Amino acid sequence: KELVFSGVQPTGNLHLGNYLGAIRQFAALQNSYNCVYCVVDLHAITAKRQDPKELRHQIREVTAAFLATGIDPKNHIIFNQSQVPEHAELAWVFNCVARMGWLSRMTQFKDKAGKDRENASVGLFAYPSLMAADILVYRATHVPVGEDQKQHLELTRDIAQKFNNDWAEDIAAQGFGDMFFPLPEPLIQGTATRVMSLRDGSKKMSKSDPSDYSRINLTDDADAIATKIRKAKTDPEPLPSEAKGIETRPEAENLVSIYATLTDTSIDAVLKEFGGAQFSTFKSALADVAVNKLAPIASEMRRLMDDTAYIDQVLAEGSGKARVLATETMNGVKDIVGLLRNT
Ligand code: AQP
Repeated sequence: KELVFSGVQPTGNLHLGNYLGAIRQFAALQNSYNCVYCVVDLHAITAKRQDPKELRHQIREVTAAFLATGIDPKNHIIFNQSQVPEHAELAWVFNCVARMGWLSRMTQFKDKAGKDRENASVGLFAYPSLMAADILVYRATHVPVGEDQKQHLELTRDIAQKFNNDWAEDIAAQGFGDMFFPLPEPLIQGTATRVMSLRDGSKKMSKSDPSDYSRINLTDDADAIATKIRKAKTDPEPLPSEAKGIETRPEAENLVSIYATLTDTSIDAVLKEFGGAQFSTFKSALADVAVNKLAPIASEMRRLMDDTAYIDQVLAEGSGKARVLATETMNGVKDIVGLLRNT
């Protein structure tokens, strides 16, 4: 079977964007692939200093979300990145493969560093090399992510390709054939691959947005979900009856696409049903759908968070299994590059 890898940062409240763009697909892929799902805690400290107690809590909470959405830790792997040191080790090799120019073009770095680039951490700049290492240390072939991560995945492919080219003779000499790393493919599925902020249709829904009203958290209760949807920004027009032209109304497009994804239908089908309706009517239907989908996940997450010993055990066992795979790749990399190791 081919291998899927994906990661989620423990940087705050998991939200509907993380769910629809990424986590929702994770469980569905378990039947067709071997899956490795990672809580990428080393990435979480790139943008700012995290409170250590809070960080530990968030690592467990992302793990609880993985479990609550149906990922099976017995047949697949759930773990946290920092327990498998080979991620950081391979990222160093990739820092020496990736070019400054490549990383300078990453829009996420530009967005997160803002105007004061001199003050951004080196880790934030090198984030995509670590992400490439996360994926390639398992020689993963498929990566389910939201649209926002597409550019990083293209960079991962560039790094894999440059490594394969630069060491082509050594890869063959070590018996690995013509390429050591596969070129992983993104799996970007469905309509809501980019869920936007509820306060501003031009910004993506994000954990780090200071306004809690901008996002629906996976742990929000029914009242909070309904209130946030009711207060979501919209325009004064009723809903259109067809998708054509809806892109000029980003807030409407966002809410309709969330509804379509949560109910597994298309934007056209939703507009057929709600075209001409006022937002108040549509928002209350959307709140019902969102509560139905998210409430069971939230309650299972709460139950799991009551017993963190189980979560810690899942992470420890998962890290052990991940490390076996990662060590094999890292040994190959060392042999190819010429880094002497104890055999
Ligand atoms: N708004 C979104 N719409 C669709 N997918 C999204 N993802 C994130 N936001 C959206 C997807 O969720 C996965 C995990 O993301 P992450 O936590 O690793 O990093 P991120 O993309 O940086 O997410 P946030 O919420 O915006 O966090 P902060 O604010 O900390 O940067 C990824 O697959 C991502 O595509």
